[in-house]
Amino acid sequence: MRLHPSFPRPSAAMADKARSLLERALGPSKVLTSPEACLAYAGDESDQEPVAPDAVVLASSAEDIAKAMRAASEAEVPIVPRAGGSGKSGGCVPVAGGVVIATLGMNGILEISREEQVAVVQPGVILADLHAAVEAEGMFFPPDPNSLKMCAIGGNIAENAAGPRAFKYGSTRDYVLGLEVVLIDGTRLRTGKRTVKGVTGYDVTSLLVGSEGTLAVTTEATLRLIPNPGAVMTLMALFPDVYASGRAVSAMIAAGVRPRCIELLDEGTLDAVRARGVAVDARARAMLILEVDGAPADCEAQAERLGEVCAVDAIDILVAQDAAQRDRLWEARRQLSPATRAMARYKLSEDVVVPRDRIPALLEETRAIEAETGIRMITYGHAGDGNLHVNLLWNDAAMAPLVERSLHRLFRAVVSMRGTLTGEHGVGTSKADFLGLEQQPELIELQKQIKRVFDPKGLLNPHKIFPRRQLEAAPS
Ligand code: 2HG
Ligand code: ZN
Repeated sequence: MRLHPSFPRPSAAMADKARSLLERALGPSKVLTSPEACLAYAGDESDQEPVAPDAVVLASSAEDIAKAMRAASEAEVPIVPRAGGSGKSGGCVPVAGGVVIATLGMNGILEISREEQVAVVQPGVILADLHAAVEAEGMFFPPDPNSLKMCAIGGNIAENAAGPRAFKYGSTRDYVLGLEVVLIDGTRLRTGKRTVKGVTGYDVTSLLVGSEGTLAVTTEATLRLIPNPGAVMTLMALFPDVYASGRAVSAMIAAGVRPRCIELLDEGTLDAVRARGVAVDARARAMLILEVDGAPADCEAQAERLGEVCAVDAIDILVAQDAAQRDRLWEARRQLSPATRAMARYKLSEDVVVPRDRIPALLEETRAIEAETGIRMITYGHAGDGNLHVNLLWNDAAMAPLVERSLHRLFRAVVSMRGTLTGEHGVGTSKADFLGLEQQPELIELQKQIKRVFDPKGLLNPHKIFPRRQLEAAPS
């Protein structure tokens, strides 16, 4: 487990002032103050240590959020927005206490327009519910992070969430046309547009998407939808080793084939898939899950092309025969995060991205790190995007310095391959100290200046994204 340092919390007097201002503004029924109730809002799905807030606001409207922001600003305590709480980088952990604004109760799908292909939603809508509602109208909202049954659209926007289908369809940012947000002083602001085109002014909407709750709190989003792509066909390509599967990914990209998902599973994760009842040839040491969509004939043609590309190295290529087989495979894939957590006492899950032709090089690097440090590394994820979840697993707490060394080495390798530290989980607190490995100081300073424009006192989701300490030289 990676612990963040402890940050100074508001004094007891400040916390009391915040609680009474909140209760006066919102009424006591919308403000949780007991330590037990606050504990439920302390953590997320990352490895970051949970920290209980001093109060929680159960928001049911934009006006509630505006009132909460004004009260917390007046008391000068941190404000931490929270939607589904399924984040993977500590983004909604109230590391310095203060007030959590819980938006899960704002779960209205306000509009779905077939004519305009847009949906207007509140931030607490669970992603799977949005998928179902949109698909019932013959449309499609592609972002599909694996937590889709528990994550909410407000958090997806904050983290610019993605998922397997991002390879063909892109990330959440590509589908946000406009936002309604509340600023730190309680101002309600509309950004963006409802039309498919529009270049008026700066693209503030894009800036807010992926800002990890550090600039404003989303109260409504206008989302772009696309027509339902139609049929879907899912394939499993099995390989004798993980490098061969990595080479197949590059070959697919080079061949211009465009499945909607290219997911890679290495040997360690294949066992977890087998354990969930998916039959996988014992000779296989790696797998690619490939999924195509479109008109049925088009699916057939794409699948054939993928088969040809994979045939160079694959042991076998299988097509899911029915919906049940397909669902079982995806369920096993979606369960890899908890399954890998159960493989060791401690786990760190990373979210690095490399240029797709460097996937074999990244995999080799993980093997080299494993050999050097003894920290087990298993890898799976969205190989079509070069976005791999490298998981570090270990059982002995005394190995923590080796974990630190492994991480440094991994991140440095990724940056030297011209990759990036996070493809979809965000920086949060988990990667904040590593930001300087990837971004030049001037860029970090520019972002800090932007943060100060939105939040001069630094109250909104503090200690996220920006490094807390100068990174020491890589441990050798
Ligand atoms: C996934 O792709 C998620 O399964 C979670 O992004 C990744 O926890 C993880 O390693
Ligand atoms: Zn993922």
